[in-house]
Amino acid sequence: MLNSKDLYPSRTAERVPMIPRLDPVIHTDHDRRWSGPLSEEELARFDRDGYLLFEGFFGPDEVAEFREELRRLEADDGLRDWEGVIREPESDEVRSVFQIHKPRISARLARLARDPRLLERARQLLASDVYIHQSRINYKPGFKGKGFNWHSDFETWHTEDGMPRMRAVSCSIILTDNHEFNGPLMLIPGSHRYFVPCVGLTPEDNYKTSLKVQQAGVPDEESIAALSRERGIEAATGPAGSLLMFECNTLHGSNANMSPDPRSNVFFVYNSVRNVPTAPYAASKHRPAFLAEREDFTPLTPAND
Ligand code: 6CS
Ligand code: FE
Repeated sequence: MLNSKDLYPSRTAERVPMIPRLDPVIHTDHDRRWSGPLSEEELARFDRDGYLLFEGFFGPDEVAEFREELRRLEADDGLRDWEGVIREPESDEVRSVFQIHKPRISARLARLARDPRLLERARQLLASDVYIHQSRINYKPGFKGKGFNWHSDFETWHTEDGMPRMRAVSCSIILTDNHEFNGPLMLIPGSHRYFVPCVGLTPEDNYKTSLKVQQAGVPDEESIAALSRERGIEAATGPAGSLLMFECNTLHGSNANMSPDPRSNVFFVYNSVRNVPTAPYAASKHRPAFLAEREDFTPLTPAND
């Protein structure tokens, strides 16, 4: 299957300068925005910064219920040897569990992925029906949770999963207090407005190492320095129950967790049904289904239970 023209070339042998993004941040459908719960002010901030942080978005009872589910999945022997459970590079601690939006993995988190409070915001930003491209829990356990190098999620989803355009948004639900010492997610405001091609071809079966320590798809330091000089670096700190929505191309990363407190977040990646993956743009084959949905693009309907 050949790809249409690659508008966002990356994973090249030689360095290619960054380019302005070619996609809108707030999408439209036949030139019309979709209505939804985000205010004009919130839309303007998402358009400008590439993310929105809502403190106290979920109540304490919901947070307790989700955390119980995180503990259950972390201890589930049935998942122990599944390749969708990623362990920390320097310990046996669980780093991530993927595909948690699938009912067979977690009925409760599958319902959360369809929570209208998330779904309607994602549909509003993407101006279309949506489905889950990827979901995961990043546990970042105390002392043992290592960081994530600077990257654009879209750069990986484009080169390795075949996501054509920047029409996806991540919802990160903060389930343990994210503070300055336990490796909160850091973002470069405004970085979503540029596509930073990354040097270095995609290795075969890259995902077998990239989910522990990402090498391919990490932008060069000069580009990161230039973008962070424009608007600085912000840490998405907030109490358990907060929600971070970030655009698929916003540069982000995080430090290792040096504190005893875990930094556990659930992530749902909402992709537009108008943006389903084609062939990878810079990899020899698709990544496994636990990392990127490739078959069922049925639009999500709200779970009102
Ligand atoms: O490769 C991926 O799809 C994952 N890697 C990172 C560092 N963030 C996005 C996603 O979970
Ligand atoms: Fe990421």
